[in-house]
Amino acid sequence: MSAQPTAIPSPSELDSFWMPFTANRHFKAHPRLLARAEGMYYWTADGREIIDAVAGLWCCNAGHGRHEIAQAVAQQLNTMEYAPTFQMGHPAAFELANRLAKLAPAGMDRVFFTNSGSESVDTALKIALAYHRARGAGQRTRFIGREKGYHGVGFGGTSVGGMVNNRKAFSAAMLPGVDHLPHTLDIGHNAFSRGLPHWGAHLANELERLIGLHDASTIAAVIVEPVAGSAGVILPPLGYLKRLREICTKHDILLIFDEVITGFGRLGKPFASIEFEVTPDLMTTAKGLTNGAIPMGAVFAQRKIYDAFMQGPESAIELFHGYTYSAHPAACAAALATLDIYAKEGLLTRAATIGQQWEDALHALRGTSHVIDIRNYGLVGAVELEPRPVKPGARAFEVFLKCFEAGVMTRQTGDVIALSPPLIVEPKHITRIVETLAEVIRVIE
Ligand code: PXG
Repeated sequence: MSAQPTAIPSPSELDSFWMPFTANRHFKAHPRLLARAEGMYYWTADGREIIDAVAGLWCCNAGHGRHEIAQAVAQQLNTMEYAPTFQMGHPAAFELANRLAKLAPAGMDRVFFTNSGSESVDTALKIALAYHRARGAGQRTRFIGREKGYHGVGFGGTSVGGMVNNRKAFSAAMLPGVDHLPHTLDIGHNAFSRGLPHWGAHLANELERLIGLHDASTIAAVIVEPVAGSAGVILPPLGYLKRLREICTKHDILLIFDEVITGFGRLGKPFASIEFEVTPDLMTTAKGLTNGAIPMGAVFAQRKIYDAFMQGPESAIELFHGYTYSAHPAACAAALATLDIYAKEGLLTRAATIGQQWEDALHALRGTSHVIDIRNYGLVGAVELEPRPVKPGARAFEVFLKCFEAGVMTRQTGDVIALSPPLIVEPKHITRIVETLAEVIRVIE
């Protein structure tokens, strides 16, 4: 199928948009413009077909151009485009929360709506502080994040995050009292692990060390991604997450899983917490919640957390937090239609079925020049390249650009090529993605 030709902006028409997380000058000199999408594919403004190996930005889990979602959103907009959810409500918000509560790990059946992953993270951090305060433990104000963590771009999420480029320009404004666990990436011990690496569960014990330093009574919450995405697909060593859970429980510290990427089927179950059988106290989501069609996020809370707020006079607001667009009707409609598709097509568990083929295809790249590690789980993958001397990231950036020229959209972070195809991916797509990647890596310097 070819795309309808779309008006392509001239170079000067690219100036005004200050692009996020982008090398603006490089992009504007070599624009990559997407104009249409359907199923596993994008089409560029000049009509080239691009296979999407990253689900947009880890969000279009049911693939592109899902008319059911478009129709649900159009119908909602034509019926009621907006309704506040402060001291008011609308039926779709409650229906969606109920549907999500049924999907979530047992007990995580209270849902707070946001508009993005960043807002979900900052919401979860605020809930953690207010929860302890509501129980008379208001001195618990510290957060523990993790090196290489990514929790969005709010001040809270940036503070608990652990990617240096995201932090350094803002270091004066980081939240006080935040500490970080060590990350779990260790190519020396774990290179080319298939699935979860065996080495490294003991790294969770670093939490005990931080508790020894700060005292548990000062710590509100620990936040980690069950599988770190942005920093290049970093997997939890076997037993690591269970150990974190045990330590948090022992010391009355809340455990927050940031499932913005892992939520909605990426790992083979609806959520990583179900796949890894470790239940956090709070869980942040976004992205796949609406298949990327309308911005929306959701924070899931254990009922005990919600209940801790439900005291004082009945007419008093319990949590002074929320967004104008929390549970926006169009977003609720998109999410409900998305959940219908996930259920009908079995997409939330599809990564478990096709995961082995994904793993085998990716690991066939072992031995290709420059490849120093391959990581995978469910329908996530990463190929790590040896960095060029004094030019970290340059080799993988070139691979990203050349793959795009060759019709495959990937993500690059540092010297890692990250992959997270829509969950509708078929073996023939996997072959095309991995073969293109192999051809590109083989010929670059
Ligand atoms: N938490 C996690 C774990 C994320 O991956 C966010 C929070 C923030 O979500 P919003 O919706 O505010 O962007 C994210 C976002 C990449 C990449 O390719 C990943 C994200 C965003 C952009 C690029 O690594 N994740």
